[in-house]
Amino acid sequence: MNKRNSMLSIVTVVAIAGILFASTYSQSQMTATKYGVSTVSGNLIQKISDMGGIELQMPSAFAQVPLDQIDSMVQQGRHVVDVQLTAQSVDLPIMGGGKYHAMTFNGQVPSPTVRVTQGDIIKMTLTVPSTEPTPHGNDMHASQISAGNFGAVKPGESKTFAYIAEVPGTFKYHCSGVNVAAMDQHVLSGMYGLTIVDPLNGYKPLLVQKTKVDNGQVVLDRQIVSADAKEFVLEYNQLYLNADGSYNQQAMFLHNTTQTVVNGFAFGYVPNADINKLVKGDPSKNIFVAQPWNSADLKQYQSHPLFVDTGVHYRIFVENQGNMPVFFHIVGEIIDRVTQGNHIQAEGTETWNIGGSQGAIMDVVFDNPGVYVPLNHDYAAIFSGGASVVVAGDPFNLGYKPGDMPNPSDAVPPLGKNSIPQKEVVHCLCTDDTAAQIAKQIGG
Ligand SMILES: [Cu+2]
Repeated sequence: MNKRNSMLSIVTVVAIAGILFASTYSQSQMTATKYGVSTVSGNLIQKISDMGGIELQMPSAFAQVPLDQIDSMVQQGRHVVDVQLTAQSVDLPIMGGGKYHAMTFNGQVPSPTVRVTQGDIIKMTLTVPSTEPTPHGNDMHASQISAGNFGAVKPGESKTFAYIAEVPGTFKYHCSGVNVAAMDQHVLSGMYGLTIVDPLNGYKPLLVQKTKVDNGQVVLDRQIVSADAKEFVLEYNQLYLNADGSYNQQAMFLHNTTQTVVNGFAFGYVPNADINKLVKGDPSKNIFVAQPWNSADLKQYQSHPLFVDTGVHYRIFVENQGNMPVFFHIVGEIIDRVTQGNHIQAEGTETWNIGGSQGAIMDVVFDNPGVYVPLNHDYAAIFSGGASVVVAGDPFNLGYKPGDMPNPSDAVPPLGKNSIPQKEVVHCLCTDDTAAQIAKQIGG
């Protein structure tokens, strides 16, 4: 089967799945995790929930920076990055129609990407407004402080902690629930984000090894590509939902995914009606059959493919925020390099397995114009939302130049070491208020 036909069959299944997943929803926010627990794991989870969570009764042995020492550390030369997170439970749309009960930091899923340089102090403040139906917590994997140490922040309160980001790489951060109780619900409903810790001395140049013919002989052609790159962030997760949009813990225990999401959306990075019009001259003539978010009146939720230039270094920060492995693969491409924690793990690999709450940096140069599909090569994940579309160069001969086409704002991380800026368009699984703030930030 050629690539085009295989994609069409994928998206046909997806379109049907989209109809199946469609739900209407009108209930108010749910606050507790009491779902079918006894049938899955006995009474233990319920007991933990009733106890108010798990608190470690032992002395702190964690690398926290005392808040009253930050100023003097700055005077000595440290940089401080202030991260303000506000818990916000809100209903957000899902593929196929309807909404689900999302829990967010700052009104968006995923939460804002934090980007720092190795050695910076991250000072994080979590505020839980009095209107929130439940306490929340925070666990930043870039730190060496446990969620138990941070504890739960009650509605109407806020709490700050600080640490030095000592290790470069990609690191999840997430809500820790109410002293760990209901943590699964809070994270899988949207309270997760990414911290990128850039290596102090910047990223390494990329070696791309090919072959060429020289004097009638096939020889190796080693090309060194600058560390400077255009960048994306792709965070994979699952939704486990009841038909009314509430969290289904039993489905989570059984790994029975309702939808697979990338940066919060099932199929969020696929062509939309505007692109259909550009390519086909008709917004209703699909170039990608599954277009659950395709209409312009969906505003920030309208789907948008990722546009890349050929021959340019792309650095893709991938984080598995979910509960199942991500077999990261790009249909049509070989990943030039995989890095974790500033160590090169692979060069020239077809697929890289990323476990739950693990990340990796994928370096890729797209050589040829065409359409590529980054995905989780688990078939259940592909068909339930875990496929995105990358358009390299100008394969449809539309006449745009490299860098002309904007990329979805939620797929472009803040600029850091060795970043090349990109044009952005507002795209986020976020509230209208958050979308307006993002529009201001990107000048859109
Ligand atoms: Cu929470």
